[in-house]
Amino acid sequence: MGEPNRECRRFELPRVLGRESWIDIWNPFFEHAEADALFGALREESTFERRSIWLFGREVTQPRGITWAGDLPYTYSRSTLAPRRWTSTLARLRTIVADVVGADYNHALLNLYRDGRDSMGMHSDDEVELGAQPTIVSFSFGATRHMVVRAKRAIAASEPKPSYRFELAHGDLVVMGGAMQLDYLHGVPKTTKVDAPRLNVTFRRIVLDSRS
Ligand SMILES: O=C(O)CCC(=O)C(=O)O
Repeated sequence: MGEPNRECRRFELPRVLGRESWIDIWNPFFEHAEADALFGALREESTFERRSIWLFGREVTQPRGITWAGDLPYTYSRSTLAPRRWTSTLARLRTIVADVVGADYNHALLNLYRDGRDSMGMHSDDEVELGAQPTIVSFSFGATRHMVVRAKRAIAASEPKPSYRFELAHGDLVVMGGAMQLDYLHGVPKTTKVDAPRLNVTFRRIVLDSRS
C-alpha cells in the first residue's frame, strides 16, 4: 500500500452556543490506484442489503444498500445492527483510522449508492451509544457525490441557517468533529448528474454497549 496523504484541510463551522464544530477533509487520502483496489475489495467482500428504518413515524426502506462490521450493536432510526465480523479490508481501514484519529474505532457502516438515485437524508450521528461529541470518520470510493451540511438552528437572529456543500471524491477521507453532531445535520442528496456507484465507509466509536 502506498503512503496515504497526510495533508488535510480544516473547515471550521460557525460556533453554536459557543461550541466548536469542524470537518477535516483529505482530498484525496488514498492515491487513485489504492482507492481503486480498496473499492474493488470492499465490494467483493460485502453483501449489501436494503434495510428498513423508522423515519417520522413511518417505516421506510433506506435509499441505498448497507452492510457493516462492528464489535458492539449500533442502533439508529430504530434499526439495530448486531455485531458482525470485520472483513480483511475493513480491518485494514480500521487500523488506518486508529493511526489518523488516534483512537480505536469499533464500528464501520458501508453505504452503497448505486448512482445518483440513491441518497442519505439529512441527519446527525447523535445516538446515545456514540457518547457526547463523537468524531465520525468517513471514506469515499467511486463516483463523486456531495455532502450537504446544515446548522440545526440559525446562528444569528433573522439570518438563514448556514448551509455548506462538500465534494466527496474517490479516495477522500472526511472527519467530522467537535459538536458537529449536536449542532449540524449532514446528508448526501439525490442527483441526476451521477450514473455510477459510490461506496462510503463510515467509522464510529461506540462507547456504550446498548445490551447492558
Ligand atoms: O455517504 C456519506 O458520505 C455519508 C454517510 C453518513 O452520513 C453516515 O453513514 O451517517
